Amino acid sequence: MFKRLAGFMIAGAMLSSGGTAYAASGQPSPWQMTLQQSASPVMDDIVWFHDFLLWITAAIAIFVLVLLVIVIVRFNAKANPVPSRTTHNTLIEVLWTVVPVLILVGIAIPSFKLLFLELKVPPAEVTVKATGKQWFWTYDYPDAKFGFDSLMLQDKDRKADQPRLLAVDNEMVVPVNKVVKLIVVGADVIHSFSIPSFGIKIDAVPGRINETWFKAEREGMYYGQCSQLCGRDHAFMPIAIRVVKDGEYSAWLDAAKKKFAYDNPLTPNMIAAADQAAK
Ligand SMILES: [Cu+2]
Repeated sequence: MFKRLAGFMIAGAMLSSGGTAYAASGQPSPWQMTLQQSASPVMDDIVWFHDFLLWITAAIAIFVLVLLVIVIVRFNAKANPVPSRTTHNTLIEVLWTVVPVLILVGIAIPSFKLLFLELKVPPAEVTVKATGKQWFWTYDYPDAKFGFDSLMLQDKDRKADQPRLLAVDNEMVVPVNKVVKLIVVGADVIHSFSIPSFGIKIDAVPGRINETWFKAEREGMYYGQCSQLCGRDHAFMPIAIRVVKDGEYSAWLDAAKKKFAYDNPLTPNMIAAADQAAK
């Protein structure tokens, strides 16, 4: 019994230490209990709001539980054979109206602040357009006039450190600590662009431009998945963003401008090239 318990504890410790390595790399981890580690100001606020609500809900649940226990123990037929005939109590009625209103107002204020932070795109230094397609993403850098497709890596093409079902052939690359404006659109059906560590999730709707933003505060790889059921391969169109230093970003930008240029007939990106030709 004790041996088994110790085994569980060791396994748990190993899993949780492994979990932090995963969490730092912007992807889900085995036995993950909390949200993915935040890497943007918006996600910092989401995590704070989540914890804040958890305290409030827990306090309300405990309060109601305590009242129920008091009723069960003190006012059952045996303990209280002659019930009181009280029907109204003005003070309590005012309290149970006003207190919930105050709690809701207290929740609404940070909630609206968070909504406005997410919705109002600050002046952006990089703009990327993400187009959801059945079943991959296309990323365009409109200011630099290039774009490319991002397809999930099959198991045989995947390196050891690349996560299964999340790693892609061409990642979106953005500079660290810069505001990135994301323009999101669907090409065929509704998809949804989501990166948990950045706290973004926005629908990619055909014929309608949606926009959101993020500022990645740490370098590294960040993964997300299409989050709107979009058809057969919905589970196989991951989103991978590589956040790099300024210098690395400009080097990548120079190379990508040549490699993925719209008018480059040798672009390795046949699907995007075909798309462009069709326009
Ligand atoms: Cu999709």
